[in-house]
Amino acid sequence: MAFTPRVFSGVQPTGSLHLGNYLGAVRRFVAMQDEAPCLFCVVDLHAITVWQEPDELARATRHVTAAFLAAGIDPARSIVFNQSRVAAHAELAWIFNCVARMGWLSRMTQFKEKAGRDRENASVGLFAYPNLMAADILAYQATHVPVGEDQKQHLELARDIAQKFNFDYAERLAALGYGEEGLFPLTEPIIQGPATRVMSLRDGAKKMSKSDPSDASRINLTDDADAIAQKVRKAKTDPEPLPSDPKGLEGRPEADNLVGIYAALAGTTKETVLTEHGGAMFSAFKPALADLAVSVLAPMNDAMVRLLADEGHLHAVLAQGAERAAEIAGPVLRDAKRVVGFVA
Ligand code: AQP
Repeated sequence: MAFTPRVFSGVQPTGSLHLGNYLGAVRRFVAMQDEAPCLFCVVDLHAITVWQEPDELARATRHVTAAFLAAGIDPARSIVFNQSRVAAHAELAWIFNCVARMGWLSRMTQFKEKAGRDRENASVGLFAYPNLMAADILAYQATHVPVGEDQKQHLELARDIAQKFNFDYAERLAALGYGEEGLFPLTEPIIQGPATRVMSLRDGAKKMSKSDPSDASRINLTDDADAIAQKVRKAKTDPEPLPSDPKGLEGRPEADNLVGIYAALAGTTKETVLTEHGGAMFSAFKPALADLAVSVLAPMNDAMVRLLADEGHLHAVLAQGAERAAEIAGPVLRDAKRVVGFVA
């Protein structure tokens, strides 16, 4: 029996969302609502793998929830909730801590990047982060996960964990009536479009990130039109005009990034953008990009301001979402515990 299509994805409440989170993830969440039942999670358990001021964590959780809704996620159709309210995530993550191997996690590049040179001082949670992410996805037997390029390796690990669990407990799963596919699906990452890895506006070799100390490196979803125009104007570029096809972007990471952002915002491809703007200098292209960014982000910004003014509504959305999520995860976790041999 094949798994029923189901989409899961999460965003960390670690600060204000930026254009990379929007183009690489949230905007695509909105589109996926027409394709399968979806769960969208504010992953607050993940957030505390690095220190978060408690009040700021709560504020950022509301902020990400508001961004989901402002972008067009419909909480009546999709399940919107915060991770810490559904205990199945942490419970299944513990089981996966005992399935995943140290060697697998040691290869995770995100841990290496985030822990930096001071690895001894990184939290154990930061190291085990991918196991929790596997639990987030597999607690719902999610078949598809829309993410940015940076999450590809974690998705591969989730598949390895699913495969090993299904294999290690195959006999006991069969006794419960599971077929060859086991309890957990081999989830497909959905990494698509011209903006799966939006880069910093200050450095074309670095990912746009919430935790970058330079605010000028990113366009926040809450930036007003002036801030957006200023950040785009100051974005690092090279002195050459834009090429007329994407091959000409090779070796020009900053130019490639701005063209990718333009294409994603316009819902088109880099080819089409370059057909239109090939030969233009950045002095002409940047204002066009800023206008486009403002036209896409301003309505969302207005909606976020309205949503953030009604905390009661945001809390109700998260509470109802958590109830619906727990109903799906409950039977999956129950069977995972049974096959492991836990006595209930
Ligand atoms: N620069 C990016 N380009 C495209 N997609 C991106 N994503 C993040 N940055 C980019 C995607 O956004 C989703 C949510 O990410 P997250 O907040 O859960 O964690 P992250 O990937 O660690 O994002 P940040 O902004 O870099 O946060 P911090 O600085 O807190 O670590 C994911 O689907 C991610 O791929």
